[in-house]
Amino acid sequence: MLNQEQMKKYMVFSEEVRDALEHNKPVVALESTIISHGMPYPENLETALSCERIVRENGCVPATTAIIGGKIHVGLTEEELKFMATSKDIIKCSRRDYAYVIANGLNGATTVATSILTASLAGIKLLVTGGIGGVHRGAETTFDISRDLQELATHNVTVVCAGAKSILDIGLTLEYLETFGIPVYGYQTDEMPAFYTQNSGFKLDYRMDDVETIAKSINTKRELGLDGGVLVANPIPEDAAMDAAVIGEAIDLAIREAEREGIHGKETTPFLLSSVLNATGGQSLTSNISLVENNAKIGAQIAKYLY
Ligand code: PSU
Ligand code: MN
Repeated sequence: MLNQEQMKKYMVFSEEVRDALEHNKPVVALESTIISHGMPYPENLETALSCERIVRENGCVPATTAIIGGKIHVGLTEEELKFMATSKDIIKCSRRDYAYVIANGLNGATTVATSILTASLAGIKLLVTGGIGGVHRGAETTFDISRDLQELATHNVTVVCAGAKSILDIGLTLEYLETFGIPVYGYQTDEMPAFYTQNSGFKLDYRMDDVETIAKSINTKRELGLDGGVLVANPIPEDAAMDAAVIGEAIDLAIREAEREGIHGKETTPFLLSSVLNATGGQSLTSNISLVENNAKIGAQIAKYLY
């Protein structure tokens, strides 16, 4: 964590978040790349607001993270959320971008990687997202492995997600998580969920059916000094899940399109997301909103038990 002087220089806390952290009340961090680069307007803003509301309804304080005008913001006002949802002047900010964006007074949406980093700097123990980045299909030739995984490996932050999209290689992503010692706990599931669908075919080691049990393992890990994060895999609600064949085809199509157009680097994930959205006629967006909201709910319920 930063000292008081560094905090003052670089970070801006919303009043609500500052108060919660000072009084040891549970806080849930929320990422902002999903707002700026993961969903279209106005659904992005509506979802950001509904997730914050759900976090509050479940007894925690929401802290959406972003870089605005070179300051690391922890907890955004409604106006700032609207800015993140509408401005074209926002850099998708992973770890390598973080210092540059801050030093030059720019705006950055935090990916899962930099949201974990920000949560860790602020002393927040849990982050909610939709899906994490991971090992991309074809990574053996492209080397495209999201920084999300390394950041998860190094900070004591739990991330609640709906598994990984099959734009990624889910099997390789699980292998990578294992190598770096990141536990993956399935919430009411035996399998790693595949974001738009409840199952991926990849078994998880641990299924836990209630939030208290999940929190117990997270707290034990921390007390034992086993540094690094935990991934909680929370499947999309059944009524919002997509047909596996429909979404599978849309993803295959998106990957071929990305290859044809020579998309690479940080553009890959946003390109694939919007291509899938087009191919499914917006159905994927409805599913996406529902699973993020569900993660906000379960994330807040877990956060209350963390110490
Ligand atoms: N997956 C989604 N929606 C998203 C992202 C991933 O379903 O919005 C975003 C997250 O912010 C994640 C980032 O951290 O994409 C990963 O980008 P990359 O693959 O370039 O590391
Ligand atoms: Mn990448």
